[in-house]
Formats: sequence, structure tokens, C-alpha cells
Amino acid sequence: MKALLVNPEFPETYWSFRHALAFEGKRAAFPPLGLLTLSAMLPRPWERRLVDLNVRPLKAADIAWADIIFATAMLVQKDSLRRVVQRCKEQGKRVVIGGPYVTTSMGHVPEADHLFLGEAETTLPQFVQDLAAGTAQHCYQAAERPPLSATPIPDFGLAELKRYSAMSVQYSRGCPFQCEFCDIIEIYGRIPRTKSTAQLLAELDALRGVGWRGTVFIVDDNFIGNKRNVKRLLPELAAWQERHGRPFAFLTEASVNLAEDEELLAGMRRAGFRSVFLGIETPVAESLREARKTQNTRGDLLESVRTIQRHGLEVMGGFIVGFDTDPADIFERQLTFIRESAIPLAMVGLLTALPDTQLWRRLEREGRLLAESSGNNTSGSLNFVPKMDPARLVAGYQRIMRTLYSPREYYQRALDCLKRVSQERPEPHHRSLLRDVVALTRIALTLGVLDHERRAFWHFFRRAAAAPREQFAALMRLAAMGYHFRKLTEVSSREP
Ligand code: B12
Ligand code: SF4
Repeated sequence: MKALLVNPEFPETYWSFRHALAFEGKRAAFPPLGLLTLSAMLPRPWERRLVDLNVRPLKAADIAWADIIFATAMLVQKDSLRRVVQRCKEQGKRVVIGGPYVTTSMGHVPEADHLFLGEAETTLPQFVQDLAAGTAQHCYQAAERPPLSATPIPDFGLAELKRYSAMSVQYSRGCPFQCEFCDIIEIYGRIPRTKSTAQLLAELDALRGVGWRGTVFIVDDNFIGNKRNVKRLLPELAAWQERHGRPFAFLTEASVNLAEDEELLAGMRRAGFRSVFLGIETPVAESLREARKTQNTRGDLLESVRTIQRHGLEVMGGFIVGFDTDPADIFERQLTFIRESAIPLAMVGLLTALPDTQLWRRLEREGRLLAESSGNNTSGSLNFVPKMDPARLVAGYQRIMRTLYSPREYYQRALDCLKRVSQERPEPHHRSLLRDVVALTRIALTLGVLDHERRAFWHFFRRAAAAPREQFAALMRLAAMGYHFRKLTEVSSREP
């Protein structure tokens, strides 16, 4: 059998990082780990190819080559998924779809031959057996969430590594909290399941084996969801890094209560974690309570961010406006918090009711749901009736974005952040000097010559140049990311 694995295209959003990736000569930030994992579950004799549409186009010849097509999708990829399925069906191929979008919005791509709901560790082997016996079903869903011991080492070698700016591995699935708007706990459950330490280290060996050096995103929903196991993992991870000359810089997602645990913070630093994405959501305690995000109400949020930064971790943060209990001055309060917390990469979104979440069910009961979400919570569109006047809410949201990504505000946060994050080790030496020089030249040319905000860039550049070399590199990386955010903000939130 010849299996073609297809990752549909992401629209241009803050999360695509497209404008920033161009400086590094990369096409996408991360590979589609779900498909690389799926590939490793297929029978060994099967031939396999990956087409990530964010990296290269899907050609008719790719489809013609395949006997069977496996496609994944998040909600934001649904239009592209539909086009992929249509093209494959037009060429008479058997099409199998799965992933978060299919799981939460099943039945929306009627042309597909087979749907997989949820995780595929037990259902895919069953499907392969059924296919051989000629009894393959239309829909597969496991009765229980599989233990991660059943997850094989992903086929990292299938991805065109040089097209991506980072690689991904997964240590755990699920999160113990119960935030009302979250679909993670619906898809992956509230009991975090982890891989064994040996399993994760074997995946890192495999990544090293295919030649990867540099950033590795540990794509867990909440890396510290199972603290006991993470505390067992971290010393082993640090030892592995030492043994291999520290080839990787890790980034991950975690809940804010990370700040309460000194042992975890120190362990993460030793293991080579550089950044962490925190779901901060809002500085307003009533809105956090409304969202059932009670873990964020336990301490002083600003102090929690500072504690994590003091441990050498750059903090990225997710923020939301649009809660029922948001006060009239919510926009100013979010801006003040983000400034004071020195979070350069602040992902602010409008509250969105994702399918099959507690929020979705409440708004449905209250008769306030308007439509299915586009999956992109930064597009400025609402899929429910908010308590605040909708026009005021969207205008306030757009004002936050314009202010946050105006060069003066953004560059100041980047400098403040680097001052707080005292890294004891430089980035791993995975880059060639030539590539760094090329990237810096591109940044200087685009931001310092062609861009209308070039004066602010050179002001920032002078201050960055006075910093130690590794901090200068980090600041230039932040400048590139800020440029991406500003470009998107200019397009999506123009002054009315
Ligand atoms: C890494 C990641 C990203 C990366 C993208 C990586 C990539 N190239 O795919 C980045 C950071 C760019 C990203 C961005 C976004 N993401 Co994202 N992301 C994740 C995250 C944390 C991990 C994905 C992953 O690699 N998982 C590991 C693999 C092994 O799991 P998996 O993909 O689920 O695959 C398993 C099964 O689903 C199944 N499977 C998957 N595909 C298929 C296909 C077939 C045919 C079959 C049989 C089985 C199958 O088999 C696998 C093994 O069991 C997930 C959360 C999560 N736990 O998965 C969110 C998640 C997928 N993202 C999500 C969202 C909403 C977004 C954003 C819109 C931002 C946001 N949170 O608002 C943006 C959109 C992107 C864009 N450009 O616009 C949602 C999706 C919700 C939905 N219903 O679609 C998730 C679930 C988390 C969440 N609630 O925020 N994301
Ligand atoms: S902490 Fe994050 S992953 Fe966990 S339930 Fe809340 S939003 Fe979901």
C-alpha cells in the first residue's frame, strides 16, 4: 500500500508566523506531529509520503501515486481539508480523515470515506486489519482514551526538516483543570496521560538521529498536568541534554501554577527550557472565576509571570476579552497587565465558543450561540452574543492589538523581557554563521529600510546591540516575530 499523509493549509493568522519565518528562510513553524505519529502506526511494509501544504503544494501526481490518503485538520484548516478531500475523491482515492476538527465537528466532510474521532492508537491498527479483510467501517472511535505507552516514535524523517523552524514532540495529553472555554479537556480528557521517561528520550534520540538541532516544542496541552511524572522526567532530560552537548532548546505550554513550584522551575531550566506559553486569559478575577480558571486566581498573576521569568523562561501568554463579567475598562486593564508583565508575544483573542465545550453548551442553553467558530479567535468575529455591545467589544479588541504591536510598545516589552530572563546558557549552536548573517541582513533590510516604522527599529537595534551576543540574537528573533504580528494587525484591525 502507498499512503499519502496530508496536512491542509493554515490560513494566515498570528499563529502562522509566516512573516517572521521568511527571515529564516523557513516555510512553517512546526511539522504536523499527528501525521508523523500516524505514519509510525501504519504497517512497516507500507510506503508513505507526507505533503504539508504549508510547506509545498499538493500535486495531482502525489494523489495519483497513493492508494490511500490520510488527512488531518484543526478547525482553522477545515476549508483547505475540504478541498483536499474533494481533489482526492475526484481522482478516485480512498480518503481517511481525523484530528481535532473531525473529532469535535464530525460529519462535516461527507465526501471522506472514513472518519476517525479522537486518538488513533487503538483504532488505526483495527482499521488496517478491517481494510485487509474488506470490512473497513465509515467511523472509528475508541471506547477509551489510549495510554501513551501505545504511541510509537513519530516518523520524524518523513518531514522536510529544513523547511521548519522547530520540531515537535509530545510528552502528555490532557489537563486536570476545567476552564469553561477549553476543548482540550473534551478531546483529550482531564486525567493527564504521560509517556514514560524512556519513551520521550527515545523520541529525542530519534530527532537527533535525523539530524535535528535547535528548538523543540513539547506540544503538551499542559506540560505540568501530571507534576509527579514531570518531576521524574526533568532530571533525566537534563542528563540527556548534557550527554549530547545540549542539542535542543525546549518550549512548551503550562498552567500558571508553574510559578508555585520551585522544583519544577529549576528542573525545567536545567533541562534546557527557554520559553513557556501560559494561559493567563485576563487580569480580572471575576472573569477568571466565570471561566472556571480558578488556578489563575490563587496568587498574584503578575508576580507569577515574574517568578517564571526569573527562572530563565521567556513567557508567552494567551489573553481573552469578551467574558460576561468583563468590566468596561477591560481593554485598558489587559494592556496595562501585558505591559507590566513584559510579555512580548501576547496572543490576545476574542472569547470563542468552540464546539462541544462547556461554554458552547451554556451559550446554547442561554440561546446566545450564533454560528460555528472559524477556529481563529483573532479574526475579530464573534460566534455568540456577548454581554458587552458587540461593536464596542470588537473595537476594543482591535485597539488592544494595534497598541500592543505598535513598534514602540512591542520593542519596549521585548527589551524588558530580556532584562528579566537571565539565561545562563546561550542558544544551542545549531545554526551556521552564514544563516544567521543572512537572517539578520533580511531583518535589517525589511524592518530597517523598507518598513515605514524603520526609525523605531533602528532605535531598538541600537539598544539591542548593547546587550550580550546571545541576547542580541534573541532580540532580533523577537523583532521578526513582532513584525509578523504587526503586519497581521495592520490588515485585520484597521482603524474604523
Ligand atoms: C502544536 C499545536 C499547534 C501548532 C501547529 C502545529 C502543526 N503544524 O500542526 C501551532 C502553535 C502553530 C498551533 C496553532 C493553532 N492551534 Co493548535 N495545537 C497544537 C497542539 C498543542 C498540539 C498538536 C499536536 O501536535 N498534537 C500531537 C498529536 C500526536 O496529536 P493529534 O494531532 O491530536 O493526533 C492524534 C489524533 O488526533 C489522531 N489524528 C490526528 N490527525 C489524524 C488524521 C487521521 C487520518 C487519523 C486516522 C487520525 C488522526 O491521531 C493522532 C494520534 O492519536 C494541539 C493540542 C493537542 N493536544 O493536540 C493544539 C490544537 C490542535 N490547536 C488548536 C487551535 C485552536 C489552534 C489555533 C487556532 C490557536 C488557538 N489556540 O486559538 C492555531 C491555528 C493555527 C493557525 N496557523 O492559524 C486546537 C484545535 C481545536 C479544534 N477543534 O480544531 C487544539 C486542539 C488546542 C486548543 N484547544 O487550543 N497549534
Ligand atoms: S489550563 Fe489550559 S488546557 Fe487546561 S483546562 Fe484550562 S485552558 Fe484547557
